[in-house]
Amino acid sequence: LSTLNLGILAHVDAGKTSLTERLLYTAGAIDEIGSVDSGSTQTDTLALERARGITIRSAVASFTAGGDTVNLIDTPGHPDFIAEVERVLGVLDGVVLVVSAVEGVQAQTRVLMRVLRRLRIPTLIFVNKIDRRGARIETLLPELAAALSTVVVPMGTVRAAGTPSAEYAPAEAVDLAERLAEHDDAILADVVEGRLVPSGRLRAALAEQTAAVAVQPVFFGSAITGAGVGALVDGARALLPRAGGDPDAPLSGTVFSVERGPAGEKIANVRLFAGTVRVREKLPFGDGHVAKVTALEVVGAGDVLTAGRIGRLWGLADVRVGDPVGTAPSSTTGRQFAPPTLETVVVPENPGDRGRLYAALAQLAEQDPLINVRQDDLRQEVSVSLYGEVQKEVIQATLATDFGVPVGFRETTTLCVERPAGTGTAVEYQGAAGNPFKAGLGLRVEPGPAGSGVRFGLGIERGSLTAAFITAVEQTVRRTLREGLSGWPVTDCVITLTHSSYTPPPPGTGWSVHSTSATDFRNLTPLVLAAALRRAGTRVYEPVHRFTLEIPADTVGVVQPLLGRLGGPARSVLPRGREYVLDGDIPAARMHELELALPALTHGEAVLDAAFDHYEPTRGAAPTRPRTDHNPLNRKEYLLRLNRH
Ligand SMILES: Nc1nc2c(ncn2[C@@H]2O[C@H](COP(=O)(O)OP(=O)(O)OP(=O)(O)O)[C@@H](O)[C@H]2O)c(=O)[nH]1
Ligand SMILES: [Mg+2]
Repeated sequence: LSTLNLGILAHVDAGKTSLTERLLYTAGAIDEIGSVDSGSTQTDTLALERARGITIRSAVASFTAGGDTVNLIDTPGHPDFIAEVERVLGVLDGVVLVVSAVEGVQAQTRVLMRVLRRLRIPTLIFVNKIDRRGARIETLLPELAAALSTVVVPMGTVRAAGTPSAEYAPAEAVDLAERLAEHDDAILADVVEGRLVPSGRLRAALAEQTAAVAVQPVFFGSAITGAGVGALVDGARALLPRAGGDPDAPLSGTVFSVERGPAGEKIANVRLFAGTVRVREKLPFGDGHVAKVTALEVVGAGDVLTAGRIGRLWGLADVRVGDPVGTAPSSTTGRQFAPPTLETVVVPENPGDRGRLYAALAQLAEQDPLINVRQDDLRQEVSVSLYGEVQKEVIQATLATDFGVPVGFRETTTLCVERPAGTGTAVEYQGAAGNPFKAGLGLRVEPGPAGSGVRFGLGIERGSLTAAFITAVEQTVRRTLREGLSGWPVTDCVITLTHSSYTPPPPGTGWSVHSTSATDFRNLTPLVLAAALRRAGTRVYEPVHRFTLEIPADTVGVVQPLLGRLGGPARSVLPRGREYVLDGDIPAARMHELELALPALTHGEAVLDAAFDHYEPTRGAAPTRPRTDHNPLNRKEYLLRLNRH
């Protein structure tokens, strides 16, 4: 039996969960079809998902068709939960990108398309909701082609579009040979010389080019009526590559989500790329952990997890989202979407709950590392980073119901980032005046490419410092960079270890002396890094959203000045029917004001669609954020505080 791990991705509300449910039903995996609107689907299982009718966590469900086990991974479309999408990207063999036939290509669709193309993940498009009034077919294809910038291949046509009896009719695109010829010289030669290409060869070329992400086949249908869904299953099986992997090779896999079972126990969802896992085996994971698998469920069937498949594993107490299992797979995808752009202070309703609040947030951060809990001992505050208001409400509800800690929030603020403005280096030698630590260290800070995050490298001989010390330095570098010169997280930089020294323990002394040195490195690193960063200098950048705004024609005159005032003047203003479509960039910090002002200005008819696009240098004096660490920028204060702890 071969396996296909298929991600279902889309803009919010395009119909991913409904389509997942319909696929399971069509394949006979469930006898009765659930619905999002009545909160009875297989993949929206959290109480909050059912109550709100939106997906919050990615979930796996599977069916078999012919000789294939298809694992569907239903993901959230709401941009507040984009981290859930990011974490599954590395475990997918293919994707069904769902696009609503009514709304067409939307902001989040574009964001997803960009990433799928960058990671070269084979993708089928499913144009959903062909049964809904206003469903477009003809105008949608060029819109898709423009947004995808690959060759789009319609796999059929639609009859009675926009009515409940809308139907998908499979048909070979009239110019299929021409479309495939672009990436296939043999077919090109036949086309040029007017020879008919046999349809078997066309189908083979279509599968090949789909796998190579040179073309994107487009299917049509409705998750609600079931139209076109059978054809989508056939298409996925015929066109998408299967999960490979050698079950006898050394173990390699990825933990793509961590959930808690009914008794609070951790369950790790693992996709295996190589090797085999059996229950009661000892499993190496994360950086250096080993634990016994106490229970194992293979998604689909069986009780032995083999390469290519997905399993739910119990017993890994210290496991975190993103951990490798065995050796790290080569296909790790890293950061693909923008980090959270908002931050808020979480305040327990009952001041006595402070300790429990921190423990609860730390546990949430295991499932979602991007919420990035910051504890400010000075102000006795805990803050979290966020993608948006919906995520904030979800955190609030989870804290109240799952942890019994009711909380409120301070005002949400925009989270800027700092990038180094140039290069800076600093060294502290062991034994030199003013260096109280039994260690010496040199670090260089340089700017990295936009979107590259923090990279750490060695500019010293490997072996001149033990791996444990290098890890201690790297971890401390990353932690220290959470607050730069202006207090914002420092990103898109390369940090290089340029010098190191320590006194090895005299022979015969134990590990305790050795671990003291690791502490010395941990304590010295922030000072050296702060000095190097100060020499490099930093610049503060604010998040900017790309927006599309549909408004009635008679309101353009009042909306445009508003956009200008908010720092997001329209780049283009185009008529579409009786409406106008405006698009442009606006600082994320002003989005909320825009959302609040629009209804009154547009008789409530504005449709605003926006997503994070890029960072831009802030204008005027750089905003600052209060520090929560020991402040390594001030040596005296830092050493004093270190002593006190
Ligand atoms: N008419 C019609 N409605 C649909 C179709 N597919 C989904 N819907 C409706 O669209 C709404 C959203 O559907 P979901 O399946 O929750 O969409 P989703 O993409 O999973 O949404 P998120 O997970 O929150 O991003 C629900 O009210 C569905 O009933 C369809 O093919 N036709
Ligand atoms: Mg959903």
